[in-house]
Amino acid sequence: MKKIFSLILVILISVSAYGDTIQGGVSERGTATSSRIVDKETGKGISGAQVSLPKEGYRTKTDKYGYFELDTSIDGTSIMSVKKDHYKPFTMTINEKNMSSPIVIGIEKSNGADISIDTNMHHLGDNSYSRLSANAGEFQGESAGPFYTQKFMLRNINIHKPAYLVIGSIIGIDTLMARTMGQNMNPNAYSSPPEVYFNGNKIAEIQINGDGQKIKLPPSLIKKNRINEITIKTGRNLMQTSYVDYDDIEFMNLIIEN
Ligand SMILES: [Ca+2]
Ligand SMILES: [Ca+2]
Repeated sequence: MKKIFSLILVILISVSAYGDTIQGGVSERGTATSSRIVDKETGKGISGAQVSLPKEGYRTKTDKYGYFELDTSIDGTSIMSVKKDHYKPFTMTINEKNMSSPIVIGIEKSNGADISIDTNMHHLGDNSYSRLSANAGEFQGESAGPFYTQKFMLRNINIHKPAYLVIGSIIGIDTLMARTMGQNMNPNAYSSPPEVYFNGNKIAEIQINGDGQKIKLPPSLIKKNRINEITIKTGRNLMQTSYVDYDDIEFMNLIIEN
């Protein structure tokens, strides 16, 4: 079963994306009641890392040994963000279940070739969604509308090496594929997938929720030392024909890896 899912994932995320979590990763169980942030290379605890749950409006810091506790309830599925100077911004999708016992998260030193284009959380859609849809109940605040766009400079990019857009975490996608994988419980409706555009060209469709989804940037579209643009458009409910019902989704942490 796992194999089939991996295969589907590879085929459907994008033309040439990998499904694996690349930046950081959950490595081992922590001790006692505290989870811990460590350096992925050295395994040493990282003090003063900022751990936050943007949707819950919750924020804490690791102690001098890298330990922290999430002293808040997690309603359904949420995105947890870890930030620390000189490290790659890291996010992961969490729920009560995977946070019920302590975890250790390894984060990576930032690499000069990586460009962080946005570390904020964004909500796309129209704030109209079924309680059964993926991650319903956690959306707070107003929707930013059906699409997101961001301009950024690609300085010193090596066009002879592959470059990827990495989406740290994305939740709330209600495609048929997400439903098949148990990410969306709504039996009555599903949506078209969110679409990713790079400099005006569609480069990927995102069929499922998850962390660290990588989308290859076609070399011919990369504008070296100039302004480039990423646009993410959310899908629409394909069962609703009398009006447009955009799929409400949230994502966080966009990085260009080269
Ligand atoms: Ca909607
Ligand atoms: Ca949704």
